[in-house]
Amino acid sequence: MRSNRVGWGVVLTAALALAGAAGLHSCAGAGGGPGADVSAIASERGLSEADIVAAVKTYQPTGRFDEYVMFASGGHSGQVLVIGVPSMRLLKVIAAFTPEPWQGFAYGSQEHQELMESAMMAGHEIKWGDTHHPALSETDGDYDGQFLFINDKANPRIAVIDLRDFETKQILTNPNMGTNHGGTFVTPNTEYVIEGAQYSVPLWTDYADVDRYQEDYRGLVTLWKFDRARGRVDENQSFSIELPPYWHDLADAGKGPSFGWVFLNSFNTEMATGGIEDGNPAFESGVSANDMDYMHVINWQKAAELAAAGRTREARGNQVIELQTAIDEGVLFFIPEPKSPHGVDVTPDGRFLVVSGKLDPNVTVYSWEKIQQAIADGQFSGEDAYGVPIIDFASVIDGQLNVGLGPLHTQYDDKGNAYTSIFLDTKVTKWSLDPLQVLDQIDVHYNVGHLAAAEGDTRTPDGKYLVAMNKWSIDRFNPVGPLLPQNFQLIDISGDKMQLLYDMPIGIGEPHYAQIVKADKLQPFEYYPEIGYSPATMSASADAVQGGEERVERTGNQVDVYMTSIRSHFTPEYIRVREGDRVTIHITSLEQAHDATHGFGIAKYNINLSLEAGESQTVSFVADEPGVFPYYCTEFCSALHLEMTGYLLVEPRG
Ligand code: K7E
Ligand code: CUA
Repeated sequence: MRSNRVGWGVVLTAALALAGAAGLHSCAGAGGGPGADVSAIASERGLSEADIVAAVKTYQPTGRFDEYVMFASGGHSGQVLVIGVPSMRLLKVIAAFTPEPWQGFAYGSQEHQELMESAMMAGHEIKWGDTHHPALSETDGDYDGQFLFINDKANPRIAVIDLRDFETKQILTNPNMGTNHGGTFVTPNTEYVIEGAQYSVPLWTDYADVDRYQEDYRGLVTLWKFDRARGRVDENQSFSIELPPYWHDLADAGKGPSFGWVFLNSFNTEMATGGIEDGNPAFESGVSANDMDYMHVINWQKAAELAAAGRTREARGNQVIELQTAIDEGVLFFIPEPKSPHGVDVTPDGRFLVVSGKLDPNVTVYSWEKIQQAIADGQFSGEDAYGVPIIDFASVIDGQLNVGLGPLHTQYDDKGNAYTSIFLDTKVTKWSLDPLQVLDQIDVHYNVGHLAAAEGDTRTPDGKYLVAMNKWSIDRFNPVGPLLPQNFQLIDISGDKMQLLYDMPIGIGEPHYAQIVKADKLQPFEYYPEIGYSPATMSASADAVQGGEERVERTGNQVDVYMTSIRSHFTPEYIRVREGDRVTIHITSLEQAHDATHGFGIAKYNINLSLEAGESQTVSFVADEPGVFPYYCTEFCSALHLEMTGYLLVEPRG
């Protein structure tokens, strides 16, 4: 431990040099001044030189914004985390699939109720999601900061989030998948949002027992057509491609020379069906028996032409290009990939694909040029049981490199280097693509999953920062019982040697992937652009209520309340109804001040809205319980916020 505590002269010089470079004044030597304090504080806290450098690289004084914003999946919280980089400050949790009371997401608002109903699956209103892979919208292969997509692995769904207000606008359900995992990824101009299935289920029949696995179960990839002008996916122009009943994993879209293609990993090409309870090999061993599985190489431009020409078959209301059509039309090819492959990551220039096999210590680098040539020449080494042509492995690889045990995912920097997460060795390996060689390794804590690099999935990554998203935290934080947070570790990748800068516990779910965007690409609203704006439609609401127009209208049992909120009162302050009435409250915030948010919670009715400045929302409920129910503003909006209240009076029926 002592060796950690280095000469303070060196440390101080380093810290003050950095402070000086930042344009700050230092007063070294002035007794009791900041200079002397740094040394004393560091000494007292037992901080090493590296610790101080890390602190100086990540600390943001109050009011200073981060250079990057990271959008991380919230795992099985079903949400999205927004984090500033390099400070690793949590800026927001975006309600994506799961009701969230602070944002008033699905706590009574009619708009959210409609969204939740559109997101039902198998007749169930689903109150959670398992988010894995967020994807920022792209223009010409670069993040454009406009939209974010994310998958729900558990209930095969996709959420569309508008980055003008960081709210979920649309949730797409996929009726032909059991679960998904190869999503979301976008094509370079966000033409399509990619969703690949994971565990195969029957496609053309509603039910088939597992003894019909090879005949009736199928894999699937869906291409959701994004309509940027509307900020919504157009389901009518979306389509799927039927795949053999392997289990599909991660995907990536080609770019540059590989534009127009999607690469999708698979495992369980064994088509193992498990059943440990009947003495069969467990899924665990059955699905990892083969040395090679198949990377799926998919021509999405050709597939889109086929779909537009009606060369599809309908399955549960969605258009599906049948497997045989995909084979006949040159939409689908396989390339062997070792072993239990997980991530496939296209290089920034679009010329190479990097695949990591969880049970192979190598990353395999495939050459797009060679793949293209093999397809053009019709040079195949065979076909799989379903007739899909297989491209010869050796003829299309650029090379393999031993990066450590259990490689998972790869990110890139601005200098032609790649960074691969090594799960079993719990490390990150930095390596160069040309020549193929390992450059550096760093320990992470512990069991790293994905990595996210600054602008990492664009055609021009920034380098600078890498975040290791670790599955276990064990001894990194204060103990909080047997369920521990995950651990994001910020790594400086600007120099030759990687340096660990910061640990951020994530106590809300197990995040998988994240993307990091240059903060100045985001142009969110400061407040809604006009009073009476509906986030659900991103336009003026027909139900907006202007100041002075507040009123209550009754038609039979229907009571419509036209309400406004402004510091520090609601108008009206009394809502008088009779037991059994349907009450619809149209509520508009008259605020146009930055950060002036009001909540609207009604006691005991499970209702809470968040009304950002200018926002209009509707809440509708049956007043089925007689009594007196205060309503109040749930955001501390002003000095007289406690006075921002009113009463819902539900008179008992005679
Ligand atoms: Cu590796 Cu879902 Cu991308 Cu988790 S996945 S780590
Ligand atoms: Cu409005 Cu508190």
